[in-house]
This record gives sequence, C-alpha cells and structure tokens, in this order.
Amino acid sequence: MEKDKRFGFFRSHFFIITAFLLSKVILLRFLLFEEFSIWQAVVLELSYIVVFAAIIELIAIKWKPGFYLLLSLVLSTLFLAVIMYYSFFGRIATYFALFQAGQVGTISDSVTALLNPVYILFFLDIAVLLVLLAANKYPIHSKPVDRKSIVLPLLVLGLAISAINFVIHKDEMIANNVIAAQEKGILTYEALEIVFGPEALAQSNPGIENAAEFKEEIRELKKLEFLPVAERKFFGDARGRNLIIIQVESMQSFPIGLEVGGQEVMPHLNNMLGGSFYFPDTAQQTGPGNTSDAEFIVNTSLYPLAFNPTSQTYGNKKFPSLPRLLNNLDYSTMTFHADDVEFWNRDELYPALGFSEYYHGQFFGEEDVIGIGPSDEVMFQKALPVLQEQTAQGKAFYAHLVGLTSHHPFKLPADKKELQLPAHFDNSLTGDYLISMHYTDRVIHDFIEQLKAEGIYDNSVIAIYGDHFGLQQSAISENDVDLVSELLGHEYKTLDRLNVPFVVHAPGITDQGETFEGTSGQLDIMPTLANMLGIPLDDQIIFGQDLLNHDSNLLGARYYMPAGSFWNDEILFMPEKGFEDGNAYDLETEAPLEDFSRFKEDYDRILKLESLSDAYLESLPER
Ligand code: GP9
Ligand code: MN
Repeated sequence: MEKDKRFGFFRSHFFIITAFLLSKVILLRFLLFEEFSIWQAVVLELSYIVVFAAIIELIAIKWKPGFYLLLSLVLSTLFLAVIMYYSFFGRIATYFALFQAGQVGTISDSVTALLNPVYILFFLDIAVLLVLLAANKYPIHSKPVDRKSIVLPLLVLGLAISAINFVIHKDEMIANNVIAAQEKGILTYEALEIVFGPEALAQSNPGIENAAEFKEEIRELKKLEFLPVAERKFFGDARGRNLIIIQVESMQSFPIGLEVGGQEVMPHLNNMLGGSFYFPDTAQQTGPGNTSDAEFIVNTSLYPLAFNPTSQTYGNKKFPSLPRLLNNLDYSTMTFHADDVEFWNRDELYPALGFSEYYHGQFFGEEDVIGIGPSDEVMFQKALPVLQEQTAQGKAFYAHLVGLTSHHPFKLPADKKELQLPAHFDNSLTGDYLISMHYTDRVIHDFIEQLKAEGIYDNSVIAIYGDHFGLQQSAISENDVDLVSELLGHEYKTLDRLNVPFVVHAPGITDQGETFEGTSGQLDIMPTLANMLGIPLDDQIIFGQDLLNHDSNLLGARYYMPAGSFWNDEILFMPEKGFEDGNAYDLETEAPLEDFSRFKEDYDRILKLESLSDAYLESLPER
C-alpha cells in the first residue's frame, strides 16, 4: 500500500509535467550559458515550476491534463523565444521585447535562418501527448496525488523558495544581462525585470533644471576642451551645402579595403576613401531599436535607451535634432526608407526628429522587392527626383537615406549577385554578406554618379556609415566565424563586430583624404557634420563630439553590451557583474588587459553620461 502510493506520485501528471518542464529549463540554460550547472538550474528554476504545477493540481478539477498541456506550451514558447532572441541579439529577452513581437513578420527571413533543430526538444512532450491524444490514449492513466499531504506543502515550499530567490537577488547589480539571468535564475530575472524594470530607472533620473549647467556637466565628464569657433578646423567649410547621409544596413568595417579571391568587396567605397575623411572603427552605439536607434543617434547625438527602442518609448516627444537645426536654416529635411513606416514606430519617430518630409513604404512601390522591401536601388532611384526638385527650386536639402537590402540573412536574387567568391564561401552567411555588401557598394556608387550628372554632387556633403553589425558570433555557425576570421587574418572578436565605418565625402574639402584612427562613435556623426556645415552646437545638449577637432574620446553602448561598457582612447571595456570582473581589450592589438584598474574612472564617467542622456530624454517635451 505504502509502496503503491509512492510509485503513484511518480506516475502522476504533477510529477511527469514537473520533470518535463525542469528538463526543458535545464536544456535552455545549457544552450544559453557558458558555465552550466544542473545543481544551479534546480535551485534557481525548479521552485517556479513546482508552483505552476501545484496550482493546476489544486484548481483544475476537470481536464487537468489540458491545463498541463497549456502550461507546457506557454513555457516552451517562452523558452524558444528566449533562445532565439539570444542567438540574434546576444541578450536575454525581457518582457520589453514582447512589445516588439509585432515586428517579427518583417524579419521573418532572419528568424527562419536562426532556427536550430535542437529547439524541437522544447516541444517534444507536447508532441508525445498529442500523439497519445490522436491514438485515443490521452489522458494517460495517472494516479491522483494527495492534495493535502503532498501538493499543498510543495506549493508552500515552492513559493517560499521562489520568494527567497527573488529577495536575495533583488538588489544584486549585474551589468551583463546574460550573467544576471544565469546567476539569478531565468524566471527570477524576468520577474525582477517586471517589478523593478525601466520605471525604477526613470525614477532614478535626476531631471534637468538648468540646461547650461547640464551642458557643462557633460563637457566636464567627457573632458572636452572648449574651442572657440574661430579655432575649429573645417568649421563652415561646407556651409549651405546639401547634406546627404546614407545609412547602410548591417555594414561593418571589415568589408572595406577587403579583397577576396583577388576582388575588392567594396571597390567604389574604397576608391572614394582617397578623397574622403574616413573613420574606420566607429563604435556601434545602437540599442534595442537597432536600425531606428542608429537613425535616432545620428540625428540627435543622444544615447538611445537601454531597454526599449527609443522610437517607441519617446515617439511622442520633440527631439532637439539635426533636422530641426537645418529646418531653421531653411533646408528641406527628408528621410527615405523603403520599409513600412510603422516598423520601429517610424511614423512617430520622424515627426519626433523634426523631418519636414518622410518617404516610406508605398512611395517606393512593389518593384524589385528583396527581403523586407523594395531594393536600395529602387530607394535611390525614387529619391533622386525629389532631390532634383529641391535643387531646381534653389533649396538646400538634408536627405537621410536609410538602406534595407543588406539586411540579415543577406539573400539576393541570383541576377544581383555580382561578387564571385572562392568556392568555400558558397552557401555561407559570410559569403552572402559579402555579396550583399558588394551590391550595396555598387548601388551607392551609381547613386553618386547620378548626383554628379544632375549637378547636385559638387554642392553636397555625403556621409556614409553602417547602422550596426551584420554578423554576430553567437548567431552564426562555427564555419562562418572561421570564414570571417580568415578574412580578418585573426580570430573574429567582439571588438571587430562592434565597428562600423563612417565616411565623409565633400568635394573640394575632403579631396586630400584623411584617415582618422582615433576612437569615434555614431554619436559623433552629427557634431562632425554640423561643424563642417557651420552650425555651432555650443547650446545644443549632445553626447557626441566633433571628430575633426577633438581626438580624445569616451563612448558607451548598452543593450548589445552590458551597461557601463565603453571605448576610450586605449581600450574597449565590458563589465561582467561589475567593473572588477570585467574584460578590457587593447584597441590596437585586441589583446585582453590583465590590469585595467586605472580605467575605473572612465567606467564611472560613462555610467553617469548615459544616465544624464536618459534624464535629458525623459525631460523633453511632448509634441
Ligand atoms: C526595418 C529595417 C531593418 O525597417 O530597417 O531593421 P533592423 O532589423 O536592422 O533593426
Ligand atoms: Mn539594421
């Protein structure tokens, strides 16, 4: 009798489903974390699962197996979402990411490319149960579990352990979000994010009382020397010219200057560099808003938010911006992007940035769709007459052209693949990426040739930069990591991934060509161009700096890197739990630094700068 009871428990739905769910969370932790321990998984995750299962056991009178099936389905879907998100973004998705679920349709090609057959294991129990159902053998025979003597005590125990985990980890600050989820438990981490997420962050913002003092505080934190306008190099050299900024989707630095199998990957851009200012290793500073964050940074010189796309959280605001400065100088300010304007909430972002016109979706038609939308070729072709029209009216313009074709997974139709690669690049993401970059290089070149033919070129400043990386180590196969390493001539590292190129081409001004090896970031694009256009930003609150007049830098990035990560003149630093256990890499040699204690001050400065940027954004008025 006693024996029967004991085995009955092990044959119960309660036990079986708990065991299944625990196995899944163990699998998830195994796939996510470098240091894996079953013991840690059990201590940190089991209590929640027991609570869920006990609640079902206690409340579900009829169709208990149905509820269990549902619980399993919900948790498995959550786990799948977490692992997929991790493989693309290198972070643990929190509930904020759910707000972006609507965007998945647009990037469905990318999502499919990230699916790994192992993920089927998350749904194995459900498949088995459904087969049993089809065979009329479901619900499986299950022994009832005594509620009073077993389920209730387990529920209380589960709740107590979950609460203890929650309280113990509540105030623990871990900069790296993946380590935070590992150490706190995935479900505890999610719960902590829900309870103490961005609201807590917003409340910690000090607010802005005096703009001049605030500006001064930023300058001091950045250790920027004030330079009188008369001493600023290139100030106003391009005054009154058109500004054409081309944002290239997923363009990293390494394809520039690269030859594969005797062919240049980006021959036209390489050629252009001889007559341009070139900032080869510009820090990618985008956050969860990816492409739209890059658009935001370049037009405001402010840090994007760490937890949410800035375009969504602050779409209702009025940002002090490059378009607004140029509107005041009677420029036409326009932005072009061939995707639907609702994606990334751009229908709000663009008015928030103050563009006088924005061209999107339908404007570009249905022709030559590649991946997400009409090709970059179409974008440039359709933008050109708009620019001609401005020129015909004698109006200076600022055009921000935001590319789309070179988006992950970099699939081009056969007739657009112009780069011939050695056979070992066949069917690899890296090969497709290079082919895609080659295409974009050609398309940008054709556009610039048209600008020349239309007489627009000579009177313009053309800037080109990449929005963010295209090849993330954790999202690509080992073969691809090897291929990129082969191209680089060294192991493909984080430092390589976070560099995007920034090029400024202004005929008659940049003709001598110059490469600026110092540290630069996307935040610096606006102040650098504003300097050339003769717009002093002394009263504007910005977090970047003019790269032509300042060569010492301190730049941060969040989201793709733990908060507190920074580039200074010597290193890239990324905290782990905090500063002391972080990692520092020499910018020149990429070698890890043993002793980086002298950079603690920079870590504190960057955290302060980022919190000031958040406070400033929060303080801005609504439109
Ligand atoms: C979407 C496109 C790509 O409109 O800009 O966005 P991404 O996925 O790179 O953020
Ligand atoms: Mn992008």
